Amino acid sequence: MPAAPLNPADLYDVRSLLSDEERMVQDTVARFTDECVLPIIGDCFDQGRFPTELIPEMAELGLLGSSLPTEYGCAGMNGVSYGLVCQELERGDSGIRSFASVQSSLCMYPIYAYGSEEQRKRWLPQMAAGKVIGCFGLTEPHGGSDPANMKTNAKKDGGDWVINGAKMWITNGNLAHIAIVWAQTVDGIQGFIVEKGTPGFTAQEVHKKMSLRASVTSALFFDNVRVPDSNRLPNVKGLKGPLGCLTQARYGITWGPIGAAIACFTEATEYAKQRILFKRPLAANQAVQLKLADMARRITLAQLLSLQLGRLKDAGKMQPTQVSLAKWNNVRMAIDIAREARDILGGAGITTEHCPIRHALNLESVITYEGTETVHQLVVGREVTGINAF
Ligand code: TGC
Ligand code: FAD
Repeated sequence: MPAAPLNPADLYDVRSLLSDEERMVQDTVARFTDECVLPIIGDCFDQGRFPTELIPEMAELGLLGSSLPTEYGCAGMNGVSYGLVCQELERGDSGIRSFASVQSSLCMYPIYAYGSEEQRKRWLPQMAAGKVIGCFGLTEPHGGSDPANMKTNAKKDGGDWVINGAKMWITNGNLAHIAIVWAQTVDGIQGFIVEKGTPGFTAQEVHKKMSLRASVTSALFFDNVRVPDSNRLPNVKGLKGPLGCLTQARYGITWGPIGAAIACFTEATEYAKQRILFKRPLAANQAVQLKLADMARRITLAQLLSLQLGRLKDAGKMQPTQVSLAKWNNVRMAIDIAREARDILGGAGITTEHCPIRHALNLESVITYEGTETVHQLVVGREVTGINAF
């Protein structure tokens, strides 16, 4: 009997390595992306609009804080399932995955991991329900790669803290009801929950973006912003606080770009099979097949990398350097594929009628945020040489 044809977007049948529950999560989010995201996302990108109307459905599906425990209203999924959520959302658009990453890994996770029980109970169920949106303020205008050089500061004043400073490039900034803000204190870097409307706290949206246009990006300003000590995250001090959140988010980002790459690869393959040039399908040319085969190879490698990373995470063994390796590899894989797919579409590839240019532009942000490609290369370099190049 001839072997069954392989799935071009999953040549190693990585899906067969998933549990029934993980497959169900993937199918559910895939359906959401197909039915709710793909029909509108090109227009959202054109208009520079994040589709807030999708938030209730994402909450309903358990996609916000999906890995946190059910006692806080969350779905309690494992790490691999969270990765699959990111993959399927980013098959739609990096901006949609960004929204979920920030809410889940950068806002709900620190409240869960570093917050008091009172803070967990107050915020997590509402955030899982999509009723409270968060943003994460770490990066400052003078240099995001080096967050240790933080100028934003918080000074104790009686039972309160007074925060001064500015944050830049903050996803969800103008949407958010609360900001997780990292600030220098006499005891090192600490995290604070700053509520929208607190006097002296303002958010200003960044316009003229050519990337992540279906996502809200903002600058945050703190001018003598007074918050009570009960808004401080009590259980972490030092840079390991925000970096611990980044490890969670970066893990999800290793999966997300696989979705973007699959979308671009699939569209380029279909186009090349149908486009007739020189009296034969474009896909009949060796030069084109080489490109498509290379895309399939790189997608397969990225899938295996993220799945093993997820298994390590679920076994409690995942290390930040391993996350850096996969973030570097998988985002580079996706941006190269998106650009190549755009080229295969020729002139048609330059409009948002087709997905590759949108993904390619989005991935310019993804390769920069959550640690630039160079930062992750240097983290791996430090691991293999034992020498810190930062
Ligand atoms: P170092 O000073 O050696 O370490 C400080 C402490 O942190 C610990 N640590 C980590 N913990 C958890 N996860 C990690 N990835 C960690 N990396 C370090 C470390 O053990 C130490 O702990 P302790 O107890 O000894 O104090 O810091 P380093 O030399 O490792 O860091 C240097 C460098 C360049 C790697 C780091 O500063 C860095 O990662 N820079 C990039 C900053 C960044 O990624 N910013 C992202 C901002 S958020 C964002 O972009 C959101 S986009 C979201 C979206 O829209 O999807
Ligand atoms: P810089 O740190 O100034 O880096 C500039 C260049 O120098 C890069 O190419 C970098 O790789 C290179 N470089 C840096 N150090 C070295 C070195 N030692 N050796 C060699 N080269 C080096 N931040 C948040 O806190 N919260 C968010 O929600 C958030 N969302 C974002 C959304 C978008 C759309 C974008 C674009 C960014 C977002 N960021 C967010 C900020 C992001 O994390 C930073 O942009 C990123 O960390 C890089 O910082 P930077 O832009 O200041 O670049």
